[in-house]
Amino acid sequence: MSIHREGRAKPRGLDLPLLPTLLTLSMATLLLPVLGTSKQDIPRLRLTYKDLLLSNSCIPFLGSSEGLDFQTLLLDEERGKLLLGAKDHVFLLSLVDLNKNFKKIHWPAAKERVELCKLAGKDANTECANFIRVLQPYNKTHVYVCGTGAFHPMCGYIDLGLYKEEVTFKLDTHTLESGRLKCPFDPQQAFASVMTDEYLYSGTASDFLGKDTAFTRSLGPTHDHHYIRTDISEHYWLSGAKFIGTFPIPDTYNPDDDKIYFFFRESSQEGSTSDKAILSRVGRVCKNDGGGQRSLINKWTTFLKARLTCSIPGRDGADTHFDELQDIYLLPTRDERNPVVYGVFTTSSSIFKGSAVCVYSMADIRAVFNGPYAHKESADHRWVQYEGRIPYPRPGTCPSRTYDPLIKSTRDFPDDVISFIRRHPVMYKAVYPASGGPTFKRINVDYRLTQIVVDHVVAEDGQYDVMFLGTDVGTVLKVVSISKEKWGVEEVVLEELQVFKHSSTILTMELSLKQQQLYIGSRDGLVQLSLHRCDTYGKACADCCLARDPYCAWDGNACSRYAPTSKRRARRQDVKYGDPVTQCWDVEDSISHETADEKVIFGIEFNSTFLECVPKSQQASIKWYIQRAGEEECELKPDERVVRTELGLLIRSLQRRDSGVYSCQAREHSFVHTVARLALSVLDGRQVDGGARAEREGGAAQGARLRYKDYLQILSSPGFSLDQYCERMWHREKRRQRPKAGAKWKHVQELKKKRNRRHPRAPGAAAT
Ligand SMILES: *[C@@H]1O[C@H](CO)[C@@H](O)[C@H](O)[C@H]1NC(C)=O
Ligand SMILES: CC(=O)N[C@H]1CO[C@H](CO)[C@@H](O)[C@@H]1O
Repeated sequence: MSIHREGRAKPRGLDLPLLPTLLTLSMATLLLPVLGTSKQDIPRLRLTYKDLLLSNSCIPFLGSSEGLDFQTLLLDEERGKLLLGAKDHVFLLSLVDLNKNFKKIHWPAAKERVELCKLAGKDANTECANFIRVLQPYNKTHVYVCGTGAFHPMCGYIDLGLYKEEVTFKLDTHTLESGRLKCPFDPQQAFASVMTDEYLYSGTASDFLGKDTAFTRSLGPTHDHHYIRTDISEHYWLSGAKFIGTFPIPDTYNPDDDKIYFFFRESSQEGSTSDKAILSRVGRVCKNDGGGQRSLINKWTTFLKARLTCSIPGRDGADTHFDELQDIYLLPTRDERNPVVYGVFTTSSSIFKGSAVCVYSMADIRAVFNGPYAHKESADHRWVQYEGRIPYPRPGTCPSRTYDPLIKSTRDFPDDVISFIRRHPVMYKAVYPASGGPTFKRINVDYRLTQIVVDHVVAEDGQYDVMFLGTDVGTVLKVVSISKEKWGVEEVVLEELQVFKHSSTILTMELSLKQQQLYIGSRDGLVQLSLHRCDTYGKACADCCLARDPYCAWDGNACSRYAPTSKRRARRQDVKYGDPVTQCWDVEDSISHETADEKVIFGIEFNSTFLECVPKSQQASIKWYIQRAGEEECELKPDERVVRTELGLLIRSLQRRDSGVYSCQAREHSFVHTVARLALSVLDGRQVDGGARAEREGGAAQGARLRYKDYLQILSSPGFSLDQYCERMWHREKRRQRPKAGAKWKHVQELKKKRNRRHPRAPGAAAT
């Protein structure tokens, strides 16, 4: 399979007429300094949207259309279905193939609501419609669905029928109900919800203006329209919270201890009102919290929150914080109480643009909730550590008869517990990443990370966590963390994939292990993406090893998906070090003996030429060698005239002495191979010119410029053959009876011979 790289200038030696534009227009990108950038930060493989379509590993949903806001996904692995919530629509898609027999429900907002929404000054297209924000599995047959309803949220049930029976797909329009405190009013507002035991937990704004934010519980088996929510007190509980994710996580073996954890960011008012900062938080409540007495009726009595930090040491000694939580992913482990918590954060700074992934353990989070509380004397004071007496039972503890038979429910909490938690919902200590700092970061790039999904992969040489990171420019980064005995953890960016045709923010990502697919939604589309495309790495064992992709291994014939259970003969892979020498029988030492085919390229004296060399891996470092006629091959030293670029070698103002065989060598880890061999022949500038002049003087009908263009055209035409070229030259030269013609003919013949010979690499020129 050949991968075509789109959106990149493809200068070839023969495309001389292209060069002037190429040099002026894309000088900046072309001449980016190759040296000095850290190769580790560069994705090893970069695939464009077109590459991905061609490799068949990314399939767009054809029902996509602009501005539909594909932001809500519900994976139903059992039925093999994906529910997709968008603007005014819910789709039912097949996980195997999004475009096969999909169904949809059209559910627009009520007309009068749309009118009111527009009257309130909202945008008709992007706000005053029914944007689906909740899709949660309710029971065996029904899914709960909520939409913004043109700033008037509504919820209802979708009937899917029983598993294994023909899927019905109907919205029950008779049981529609208000979505307030379950679903946001604003289609763009950050929002999180989860359904468990027929209870819906939501973190959302509860009003039109989006000012009052709350974490709520609604529905439930008894369906008594009974809400529990956070207390309304800006300085203590929640302040302009933006909810990112919420998950039920058991804390101990006692089910009474089960909790709902939720992750959000909010503005923090520390002391004086002026220094308002954004902070990221983890909060939790007990599943069996039924609200309190007196001051906390229908309010949580077990609500606690703590700060999540993700920072790097700054230059001036102060830490640089990635404060704005964007996404959370819980990577399951064998112990359901202890998933690994992955968070994506961005900076709120306007000067410093960056994103980071920080990883937390549940043990560290629990330790903070078991630690000291923070105390704030009044609204104008700062939070300090609470030193006073802590009431019994410890605020934040779930009621359980096993612990205390007198406290059967949260309504039995003594008054001092209730009043304490009203004023002390914040923990004093912050939660730090398990490794101390970010696991992965992107700084000073022109995009931000927005979404994360993590897969735990069993590879040939161990187990690896592979992160898929969505960005705000429609790309996905595939990153593997590799722990090494001595050097800690290494992060390798395996792929950068442009999964959408146009740059747009990735709003949601879901992982299906069964299908080995990711489902990715943005404002304008939905795509399914394979977790791996092993065959794109190349056709040799060494290519497969260098790729270091835990999903892939060399099977003796090809680079293919590694399945740990298969009893096939030994598969070859080295994720840890990417060293083909120890893995591939065809590589005895670190120098590949396969030589690249030699290409012949003509340049014209005093003109420029470009020798292309694009290694498959962007992490490879490149060296150029030149062998001039009758000389030993030696390394090429770039200077002002000979410039190395990301795509190859640019030689300005060609000299006759530039003729020779150029080879471009890629080195990755200890492995070296030749990517391109180009025989450059510099033609005498005066001759080419002279020929044109002779014709002009001879009164030829065509102008010199045209003749020159013809000449270049032959050189660059796809059907160009040397013989044709020579014949033309021969005839022209003969016609003009120029004495030098013979010499030129000989030169061309020599080149032709050279091209047909395969060049073994000069031993002295091997990798350093
Ligand atoms: C699921 O819930 C819906 C809506 O309340 C109800 O009509 C349906 O009977 C329930 N199904 C099952 C299997 O309990
Ligand atoms: C493509 C290009 O730069 N062509 C130039 C090569 O040099 C001659 C003069 O020797 C110019 O006339 C061409 O424009």
